[in-house]
Amino acid sequence: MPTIPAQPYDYPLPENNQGLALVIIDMQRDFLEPGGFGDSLGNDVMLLQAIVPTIGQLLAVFRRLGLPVIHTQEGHQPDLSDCPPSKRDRGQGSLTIGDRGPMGRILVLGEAGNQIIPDLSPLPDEIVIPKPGKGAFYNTPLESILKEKGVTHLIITGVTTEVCVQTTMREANDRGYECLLVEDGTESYFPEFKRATLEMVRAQGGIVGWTASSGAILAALQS
Ligand code: TIU
Repeated sequence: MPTIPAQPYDYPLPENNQGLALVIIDMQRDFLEPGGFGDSLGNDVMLLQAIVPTIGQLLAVFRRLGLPVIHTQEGHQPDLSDCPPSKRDRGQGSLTIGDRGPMGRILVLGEAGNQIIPDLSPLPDEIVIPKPGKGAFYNTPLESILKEKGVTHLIITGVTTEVCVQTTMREANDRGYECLLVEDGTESYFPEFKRATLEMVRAQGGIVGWTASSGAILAALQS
């Protein structure tokens, strides 16, 4: 059985990679560019730029192999009917969800800030899941789409490691998906939180899943 060298032990790939999908979480301008949600919460958004080329390489290989790619976007309806007041009020940043910023209304679907960054733009046939929560399964059609496509194995990338990425990985793990988090394909505004998240998901024999480098994944998929 083909595997990817990973921690805490090798990650078993499905037969002919059938059932393997790439998940790219919230690589949207709101989190990666000045003037968006991440910035409004007081973060240095430039820290997240480091993973853009890495995710780009994985995206190119998944596209070349014809394997499913799922992009997610955190955002809310313009009337904020899907945004609990607790979420809107939290943070006490300079701007909050729904306020107008330099890239349009903060964390609102369809606004400029909500768009996935151009380097990782979805192709028309790729799945884009708008999501109101941190986890990509909460109030979204993600699970039924994965079932319909026969997906069983998820290679997980995106931002931020300890918020939307970890929440999604835990939700996926509880649903029975074999989850591999890409060590250099995820980033946080807090380097120590990223480190801790990588350690906690693969601790206890892979209690939430595996972690591996993009190099190991690319080598395995291209061999
Ligand atoms: N603030 C923060 O670290 N993250 C989020 O609000 N959303 C995601 O992680 N996508």
